Amino acid sequence: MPQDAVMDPSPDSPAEPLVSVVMPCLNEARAVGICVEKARRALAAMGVRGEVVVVDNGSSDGSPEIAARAGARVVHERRRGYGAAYLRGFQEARGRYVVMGDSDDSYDFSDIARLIAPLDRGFDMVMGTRLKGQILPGAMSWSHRWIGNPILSGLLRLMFSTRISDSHCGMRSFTRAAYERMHLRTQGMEFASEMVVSALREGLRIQEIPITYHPRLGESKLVGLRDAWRHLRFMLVYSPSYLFQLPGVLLATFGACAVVALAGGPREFLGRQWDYHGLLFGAIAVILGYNLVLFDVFAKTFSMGAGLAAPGRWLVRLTDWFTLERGIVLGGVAFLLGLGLEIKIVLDWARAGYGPLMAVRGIVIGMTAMVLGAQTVFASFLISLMLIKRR
Ligand SMILES: Nc1nc2c(ncn2[C@@H]2O[C@H](COP(=O)(O)OP(=O)(O)OP(=O)(O)O)[C@@H](O)[C@H]2O)c(=O)[nH]1
Ligand SMILES: [Mg+2]
Repeated sequence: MPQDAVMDPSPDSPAEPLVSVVMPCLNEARAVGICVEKARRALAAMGVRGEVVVVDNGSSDGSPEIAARAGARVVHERRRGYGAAYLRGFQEARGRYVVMGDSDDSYDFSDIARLIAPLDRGFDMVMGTRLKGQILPGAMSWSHRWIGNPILSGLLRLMFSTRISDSHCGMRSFTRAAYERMHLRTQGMEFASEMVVSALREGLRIQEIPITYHPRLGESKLVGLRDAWRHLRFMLVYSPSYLFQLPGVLLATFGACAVVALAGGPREFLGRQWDYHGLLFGAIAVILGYNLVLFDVFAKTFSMGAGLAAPGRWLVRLTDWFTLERGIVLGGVAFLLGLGLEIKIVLDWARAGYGPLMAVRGIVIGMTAMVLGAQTVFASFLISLMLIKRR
């Protein structure tokens, strides 16, 4: 423990603790008392003014009484969920530094000095990492250790360009100032991911420290697949580039290649003859891909307005260039070109005396242009609606 934290003589008011240890608790009668005692002993050993806040989430096994007897300040949160419990706990915490961890004795609260020291050195947040530390036998199921955790943590690293190794580790600390910048709001287990994503978005200085993960006491509250899906869902919603843009660009490019290749007539490729069917498939891929790209623009324009994410440079340039009128003209031109092609086909057909009609290629291309054009016009209205506040 660095000296300045131990000696810290100048919190805003004498009653104000320097460190708040916050624990969510749903039926953890076997462990919560032990956790509170360990945390209190650690605070005393560090010589800092501290408090332990236990957020009871509707326990029916006497957990809140046990926690209070062990010396915790117990608060109650009626909305169920890991995130809901923490949101309440952080709201109640008065310390300048906050330490968080499960009340199931899987994290060692005797160790909290290590989570405070980096904050004292200027970091905004400290993340425990079990994967670079130690996982004791029986602490984590095989599937969580080798499938669930690596996949979800890996996806988060990829989607949010970070090197955080264990984004589900529940033992963390942060400064109150950092917490206020994160604007957290999710209520379930995805809260663990939200905190990491929000910290990255805010550019917080994060330090990882290896920790030891112990087998929990009492029953796990984790619901494997449901909670994994909540994390995944959160990451996708917050990462339109991976949800919309990447598949959209791939699909549209693939479709455009098929359309360009087959627009002039049948072709030999991979030893096969390709014609109308490939063309139709390509056209539909272009339309779906373009839709996804538009969704990406909608999502990012919205996020920019709602302050959920900083806009990329291309989006800033696009929204600077964009006006509703430009969108309407662009979409309108594409629509009219498509319509012109369709009209030409009908006129040719009439001129030929309404005989058998086999202009599939032209019809598909014309209709695709009409759909893309109309979508551009309507999308422009939606985008300009989203930009009203910004302008
Ligand atoms: N899942 C869940 N946990 C809650 C809730 N309310 C409070 N908690 C507490 O949040 C902490 C995390 O839940 P755990 O069951 O330990 O989840 P986990 O750590 O991912 O899984 P284990 O490794 O099995 O402990 C525990 O201290 C729970 O008591 C809730 O509604 N749902
Ligand atoms: Mg736990």
